[in-house]
Amino acid sequence: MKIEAIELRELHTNMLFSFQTSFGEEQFLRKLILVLHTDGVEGYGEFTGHNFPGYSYETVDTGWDCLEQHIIPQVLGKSYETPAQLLHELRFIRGHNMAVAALESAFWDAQAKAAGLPLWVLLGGQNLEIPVGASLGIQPTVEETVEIAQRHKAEGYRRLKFKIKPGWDVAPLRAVRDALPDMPLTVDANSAYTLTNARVFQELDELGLDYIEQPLAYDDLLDHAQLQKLLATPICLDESIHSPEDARKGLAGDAGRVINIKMGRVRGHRQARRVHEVAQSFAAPVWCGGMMELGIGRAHNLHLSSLEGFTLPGDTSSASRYWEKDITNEVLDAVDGVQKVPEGAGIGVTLDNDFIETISVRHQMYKGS
Ligand code: OSB
Ligand code: MG
Repeated sequence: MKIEAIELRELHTNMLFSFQTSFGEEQFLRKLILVLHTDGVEGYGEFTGHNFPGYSYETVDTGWDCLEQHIIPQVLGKSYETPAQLLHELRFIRGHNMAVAALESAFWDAQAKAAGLPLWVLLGGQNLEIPVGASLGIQPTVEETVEIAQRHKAEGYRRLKFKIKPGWDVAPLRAVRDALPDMPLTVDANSAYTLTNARVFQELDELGLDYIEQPLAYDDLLDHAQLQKLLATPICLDESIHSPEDARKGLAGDAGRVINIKMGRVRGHRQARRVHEVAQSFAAPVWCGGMMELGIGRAHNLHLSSLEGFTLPGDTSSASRYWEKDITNEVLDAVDGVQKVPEGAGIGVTLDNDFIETISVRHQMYKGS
């Protein structure tokens, strides 16, 4: 497939609510989407980094810069037969996985469209009905936490994940557990704690959580392994896993027993699939994480979630939870806590270009010779 042209666009969006985590608060989100023009088909990708380097060092600005200065000039006008070949071409770029993934995922979409097949077929998936959970931000009070938990349970979500931070952890979770004794519950600390806080996790350990997501530093598998020894609840690694090698080290060292796979964080679908394979070799369940993606990223996530090891509900909740209006014509909403993998060739969604134009603040077309 020849890379004839690549289009980048920055979009400005506002979520329907303010989302608070241990690393900050987000409502206004800058987004980057990528359109790959090749062999008469268009592939769509979405950059999953955010406005500021809280979750990852990558931001919308580093994403645009890395694509414009390094990735696009390297591939423009060239032909690649497989995603592996494209990744090989880009091996000189250290890190910046989300920037690479924006292009790599668009390449998969274009390849699937060229073959007339849905992306999940190319990825080797099988489950087309994806159980979904909701990721709930830090609330102002315990009462509001219980209320939002009850509301999302009533909407059908199969698992509720609560963001925690030091000083906001055991009390809200205990209240939710009392209110919802049988509901699958999890917490996500986004790296806000150290081993000195082990007591907090031992108290959370009593609440029957499905897992505790990324309690400690992103680069600290050793301390995660120490903490896992103290707990019956599995640790789930998110920020720590940037490659299949990280997954092997994390699981072999028992730093965690579950992996949250985010395609952008691990450099695209091919690497995401390899992380999934490593997890399968350890019999560790995985699930698909989210970065509050728009319809392009969300569709990619749903296709990835079709792989057999994705046995836990993903953070692929309804688009209408986050957005008054999405950029795709198809509305990716869950029904009874289940999202269907979009049908049709490629990622199976089409763009609402008129709407995209209205929220677009930057647009650049890069053409090969
Ligand atoms: O840690 O999983 C995370 C959002 C932004 C950055 C990091 C995370 C999240 C979420 C939201 O939890 C998941 C979603 O619904 O897209
Ligand atoms: Mg997380």
